[in-house]
This record gives sequence, C-alpha cells and structure tokens, in this order.
Amino acid sequence: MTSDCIFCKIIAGEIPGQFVYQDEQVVAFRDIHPIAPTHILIAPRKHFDSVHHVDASDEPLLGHLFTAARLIAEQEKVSQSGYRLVVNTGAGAGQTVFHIHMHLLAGKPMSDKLV
Ligand code: DGP
Repeated sequence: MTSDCIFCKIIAGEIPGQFVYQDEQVVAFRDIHPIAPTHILIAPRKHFDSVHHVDASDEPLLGHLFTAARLIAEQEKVSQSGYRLVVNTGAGAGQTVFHIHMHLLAGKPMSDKLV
C-alpha cells in the first residue's frame, strides 16, 4: 500500500468504493465520475504507478486484469453488446490516479475513433 494513493485507500477499505468484483489479486469498483452507463475501474491490489512501472515478472498479474474484465463484463451483462478497456498511462495520456487501472466502459455506442 502506498499511503497517499486514493486507490490503495479504497482497496484497504479506508475510503468507500462501490465494489463489483474482488479476488486475491484484483478489485473492481464503479468510477466516481462515470462517462458511460457502465464505467468500472479494475485495479490490482498491488500498487504500481502506471504501465510504465511494470516488468516481465508482473505479467501473470497483469494478465489477470483481463480475465477479471471478462468476468465483470459477463456479470454486468455487457459481453454481447461490447465493452471498451482503456489504460491511461501518464498525465499526458489523461492518467489522473497513479495506481495502475483499467477502465471498463460499456452501455452506449462508441466511436471507432480512440482520441
Ligand atoms: P485515470 O484518469 O485513467 O487516471 O482515471 C482515474 C479515474 O478514477 C477517473 O475516471 C475518476 C476515478 N476516481 C478518482 N477518484 C475516485 C474515487 O475516490 N473513487 C472512485 N470510485 N473513482 C475515483
């Protein structure tokens, strides 16, 4: 846990989060400022600032984020309609919380343009 990280505090239960999924490695909770009808943040319990801070030894954990995303999409009933997974990396790419996380976005039509 990193003491000044808001997601570490949510994961530790120190501040509230609307959890939709939890396992030994990963948690998922609803985004406080949703930009789609379904907007869930999927994060490892282990703190990494960003994708730029991972290495090959982290691959099983990072791969698990995708398995969790699939399970959550099924749980949220958006698998058939489709969903977008986004990982902002660095302030210049829009990252505002520096605890690696994946956005799962669904529930509205999305453009094929990413930016
Ligand atoms: P990013 O910009 O990729 O770093 O995404 C950070 C997201 O985290 C952003 O969509 C808003 C969300 N967020 C920030 N603070 C909180 C919080 O305290 N609780 C929850 N649930 N979401 C938060």
